[in-house]
Amino acid sequence: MDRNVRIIGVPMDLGADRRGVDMGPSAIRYAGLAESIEGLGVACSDWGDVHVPRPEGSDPDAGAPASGTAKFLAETETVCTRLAHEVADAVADGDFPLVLGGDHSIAIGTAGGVSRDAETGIVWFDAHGDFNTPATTPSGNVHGMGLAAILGKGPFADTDWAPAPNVAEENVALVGLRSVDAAERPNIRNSDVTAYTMTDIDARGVTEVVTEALDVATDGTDGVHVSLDLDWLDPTEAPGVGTPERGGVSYREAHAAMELISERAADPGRLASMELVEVNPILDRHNQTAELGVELAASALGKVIL
Ligand code: 6HN
Ligand code: MN
Ligand code: MN
Ligand code: MN
Repeated sequence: MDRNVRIIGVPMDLGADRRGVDMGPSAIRYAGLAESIEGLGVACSDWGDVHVPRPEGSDPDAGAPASGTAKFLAETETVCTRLAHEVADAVADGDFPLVLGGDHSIAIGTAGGVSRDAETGIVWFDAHGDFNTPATTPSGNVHGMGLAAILGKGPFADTDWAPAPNVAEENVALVGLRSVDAAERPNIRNSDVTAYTMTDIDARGVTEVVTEALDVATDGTDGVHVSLDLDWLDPTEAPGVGTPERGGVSYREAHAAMELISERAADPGRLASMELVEVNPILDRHNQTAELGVELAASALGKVIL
């Protein structure tokens, strides 16, 4: 990593059903994130947390769109607007934003900030598509709509905060899908994103799939945002997530993917930002999932074995 890493925490849980994911930033810090980055010889500063309102006392449906459901949408807008500002400031200062969630709805803020003045590709590592709209969501949870919001799908098109300013669908790759809702499937199929399922990883191997995903995200862009939902990994490796899905990538496959990202960070489609999301310490075993997140971030930022 050629830039100073700026850690930005977002203790957000309004986009997910499970309380506890708001403690993710603390757990990841406690697992030694800053020390681990500094151990790579990379300068690192922790800018603390973006303020997140508490759900008690607010009506989850207050900001709901005209049709469909999206719980705590008004609060999500507030948090993502703040986060986008913080991320854009980090980029303007020449720093590398490393964002800690919090539930995956915060990606709307990260993507908005990092792409403010730069064409940005996204590699979205996730068991889920996060491509629901308020019309197709089975849960009403915005963390299942983050990528659709970034790409301005459904009612998100008409907002000034959700669609990321410079992210083209053609430069977005989803990696590791194994849980897509029936009504969400056509949203992905009818879009121009490239989606790789676990079956693709089974057949072609993680190296080939992630290499291709990085080709998609770097094609004509200024940089790549890596959005890492820890439920991308198998729950045996990452039990501390709110929506675990069996059949995810292994510890070694995840590291191989992050090492590929680190290699590619040196070329023109360099790494622009990264986020670690969905760590839920209440559901974790001895902070194992947070520690894994730290290890994966270190690999993406240039850790080498020899
Ligand atoms: N995540 N597809 C489900 C929903 O409620 O929309 C699950 C979404 C999970 C989202 O893990 O970031
Ligand atoms: Mn500012
Ligand atoms: Mn997700
Ligand atoms: Mn997920």
